[in-house]
Amino acid sequence: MSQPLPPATTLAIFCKVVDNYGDIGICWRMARQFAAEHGVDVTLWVDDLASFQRICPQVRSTAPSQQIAGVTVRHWHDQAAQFTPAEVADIVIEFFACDIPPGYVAAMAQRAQRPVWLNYEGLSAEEWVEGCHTLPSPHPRLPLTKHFFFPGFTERTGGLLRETDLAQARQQFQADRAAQHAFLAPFGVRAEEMAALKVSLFCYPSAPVADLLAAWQGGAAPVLCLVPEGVATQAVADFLEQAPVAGASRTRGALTLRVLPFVPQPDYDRLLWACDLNFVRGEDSWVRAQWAARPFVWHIYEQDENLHHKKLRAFLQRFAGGAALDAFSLLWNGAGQGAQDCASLWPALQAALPALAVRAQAWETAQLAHGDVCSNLLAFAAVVSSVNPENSGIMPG
Ligand code: TRH
Repeated sequence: MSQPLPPATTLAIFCKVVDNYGDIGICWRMARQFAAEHGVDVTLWVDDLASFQRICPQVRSTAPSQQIAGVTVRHWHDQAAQFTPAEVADIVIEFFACDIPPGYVAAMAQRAQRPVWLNYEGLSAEEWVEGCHTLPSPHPRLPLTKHFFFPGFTERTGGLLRETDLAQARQQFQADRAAQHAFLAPFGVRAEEMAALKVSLFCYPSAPVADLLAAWQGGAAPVLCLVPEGVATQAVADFLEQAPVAGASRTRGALTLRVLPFVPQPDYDRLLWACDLNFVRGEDSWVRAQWAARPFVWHIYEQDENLHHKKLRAFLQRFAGGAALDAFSLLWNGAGQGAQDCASLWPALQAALPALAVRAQAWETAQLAHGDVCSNLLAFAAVVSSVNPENSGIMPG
């Protein structure tokens, strides 16, 4: 862990929830870590407290301002709000190019020491990211410069979000079978089910889930599939022949399927750590699966004109998990070839799991070497600050 910043350092994150839970999931993880590990005074501005509550049950969905885990959470609902320069933080992060209130930007320009202003971008394995990470973007009218900050998979990017004690906590948990069963038992998982291939399933509605469930059901090896409530609801309901609510379960053939409640973020990590294979999606669960150091299949967030297929291929190439993972991942994301389906591709993926487990460990080790987003971001903020005398005078982290 880097040295804590001076206690006076303040940081604001502006988060607009575009869809689902990834936007707030990433911002909340980042906010907590800046506060807990770096001693930064963090304010998280978020426009959708109801989505936030789903991953963090302490959130009160009607509170204009609240303190959680050392972070000030403010409901961002008024784009026309006015601010004074004293209300502006030393470091201002706008998440995924959300438009922060013009009144806040005007106050940033009036502040005697300008804040370090960063646009935090989405994670991609594409090569162009290295060229754009940390690029400046001067404001067209005001004496302010915004910089792009890209998370990423190489040392020339901002790295991945990761808490300092994460790897150790994961290793301890994965070495302790009793702890894993104690974690899964409240979801109805019985001791004998622990010997099955344990799979967590989090994906978008377009994934061919019904096909995959059929392949598992008809397979020779027992599979335990744990699916959060609200995910793949139609395919899960069809398999269960009952409403796919938390607690519902059914065994058919080799497959036992259990519906889990949507759990708080730290428990979602434990779920990933406890499983042998994780299906993840979007950005944050995808990164958490990488830190779980277990095989995973990624369902990427869809973009217009199949742009996401390019991003998916870039990651598969960088990850280098082999032909079985590549073929299955492309199929899972609607980019499969010809007559391929889950029944034809699952056996090869299943056979590749031991090799993929080794690959996942090596990948985690390689990613650890690039530092973590929060430390890298604070170090960059200190550089910006020292180069531009009108900036806040933030000390290196
Ligand atoms: O929910 P996502 O699909 O989120 C996003 C958004 O769609 C967003 O607009 C887009 O920019 C981004 O994807 C790429 O998937 P993601 O990113 O994995 O976020 C899910 C969050 O929910 C993550 O923080 C983990 C958390 N989670 C829990 O806390 N408990 C759970 O039970 C589950 C299943 C997830």
